[in-house]
Amino acid sequence: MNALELPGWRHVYSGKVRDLYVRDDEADERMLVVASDRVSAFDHVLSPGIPGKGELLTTLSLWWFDRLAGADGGPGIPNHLAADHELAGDDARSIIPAAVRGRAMVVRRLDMLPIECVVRGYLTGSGWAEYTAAGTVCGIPLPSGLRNGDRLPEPLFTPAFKAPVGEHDENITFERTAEIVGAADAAELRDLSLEVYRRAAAAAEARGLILADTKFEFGRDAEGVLRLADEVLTSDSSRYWDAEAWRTGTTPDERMASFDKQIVRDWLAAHWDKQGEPPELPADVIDRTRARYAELLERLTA
Ligand code: Q0Q
Repeated sequence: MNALELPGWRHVYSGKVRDLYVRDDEADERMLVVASDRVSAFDHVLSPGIPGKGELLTTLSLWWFDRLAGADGGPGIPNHLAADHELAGDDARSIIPAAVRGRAMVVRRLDMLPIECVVRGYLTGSGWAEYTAAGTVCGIPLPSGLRNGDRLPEPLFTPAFKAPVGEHDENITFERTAEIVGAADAAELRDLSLEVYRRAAAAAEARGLILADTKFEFGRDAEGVLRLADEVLTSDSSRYWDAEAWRTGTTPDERMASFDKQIVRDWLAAHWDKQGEPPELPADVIDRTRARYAELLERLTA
């Protein structure tokens, strides 16, 4: 996948669904995080993309950054948005190329910590897999008898070590996190991640949604301030469920119908043997997935 040529910007990295740019003027520390319409599942980038996905997810990230920075009345969580980002001023509007406007964020360059700060409020995904095998999540012992999708006794900080491109992140213990980034940074990552999760989960709950789990990335700025970076609380970095479906559902699928790629995953599971390249997604899967992204944004931000 070739990244777009963007005037004033130099492409430096592409993830499965996002691209990262730096300014042509190297004295300018700002970066551009561009969200594409691409969707990935089972470690494959799927085709075609979901029309509007990049804009829907960027809009949600910006809403959460703004809310967590203090718009919800809580203590401000510092983030990596450039001081002149669209939310605060016009200059960013002028340096975001028209081709990506609405699906790009101007951010300040941070010294990123190599830890995926995962917070789990509910037992699902890789957490459920480890629990069924060992009764723990990231080495943390849990009560017996929990079902897939159950709420955890309290939100858990379950970090992962960011793997090199193309490899899977590795779930690690808090002690291992402290070995990697130091005890003070590990504690600060944990405390900040849990605080952000609690505030986001409360906001989601007030809108009839469950924030089952999410992943944060942090970096330090030149003054040493730890800032929330990357995307935040989007369907690509989080699992959201409908609270009523979770409360009344009887099967895991009914309870945990995500607002993210579940529609895509379910279709692929039924139409692909996971060998070779995945098939093209049919129009109704694209349409229903886009509707789920739009519904989540509407329910959270309306
Ligand atoms: C940075 N990434 C992630 C990524 C592809 C994002 C480096 N503020 C920052 C950020 C951010 N966000 C990064 N580095 C320095 N300062 C984020 C993995 C990858 C597209 C978007 N990589």
